[in-house]
Amino acid sequence: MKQIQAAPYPFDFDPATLGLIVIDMQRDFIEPGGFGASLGNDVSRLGAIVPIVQQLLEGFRRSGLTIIHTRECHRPDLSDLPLSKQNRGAADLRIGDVGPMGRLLIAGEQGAEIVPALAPKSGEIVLDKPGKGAFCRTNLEEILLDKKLQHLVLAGVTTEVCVQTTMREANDRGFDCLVATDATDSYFPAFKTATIEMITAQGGIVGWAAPTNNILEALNA
Ligand code: C5J
Repeated sequence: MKQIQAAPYPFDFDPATLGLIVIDMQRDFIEPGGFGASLGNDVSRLGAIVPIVQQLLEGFRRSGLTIIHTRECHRPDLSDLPLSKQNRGAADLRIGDVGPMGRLLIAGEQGAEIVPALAPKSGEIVLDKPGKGAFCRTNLEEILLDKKLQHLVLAGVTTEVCVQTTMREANDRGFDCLVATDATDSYFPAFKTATIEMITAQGGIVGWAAPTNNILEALNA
C-alpha cells in the first residue's frame, strides 16, 4: 500500500487499483470562443491549470496506471441533449450552435477536443459524456470494474460542476476518490474553495483532497 498526504486524512491506496480521471479539459471550456465563454465566463483562469494537469498525467503515465479522459459533448443530431439542458440560460450561443471552434459541445468539432497539451496518448481511455457527471449514460462504471480500480484521482474542470458531480457519483458507487486541488479549477474561485471544503468535510463525506505534488510523491515512493 502507498499513502498520499491528503485532507481530511491520508489517502491509502494500492497502486494496482489506482486510476486517474481527467474531466473535460476541452477547448470549449478553456479557450476563448467556446461553450464556457458563451456563458459569459472568463476562461483564462482554467487555462492556468494545464501545466499542472500535464504533470499529473505524466506521473500516472510513468507509473503505468489507467488514465481516463472525459469530454462533455453531444451527438451531432443532438439526440442525447435533453431540452432542459439545451434551453438553460440566456447565452447568445447554445449547445449545437456554430461558434469559432465549430458547433458548441458537439462531438467531432474542434471545441470538443481536449486541449493539445493534454491530448490523450495511445492506450488511454477517452469517454464522451452527455451529462455533467461522467457516470450518467456512459459505461464508466463497467470500465472501472473491468480494470479492477478502487481508488480514483480526479482532476479537470470545472471543480463544482463536472468534477464534483463525477466524484459524488463515484463515491456513491463505492470508489475512494481524491481530488487534485491544483489540477482543477472553476470560473468562480469561491466555488472551487467551497467544493473542496464540502468534499472533505465530515470526515471526507465525498472523499479526499491533495495537491499534485503530494500525489506524485506517493506515486514515486
Ligand atoms: C460545465 C463542466 N461547467 N465540465 N461543464 O458546464 O464542468
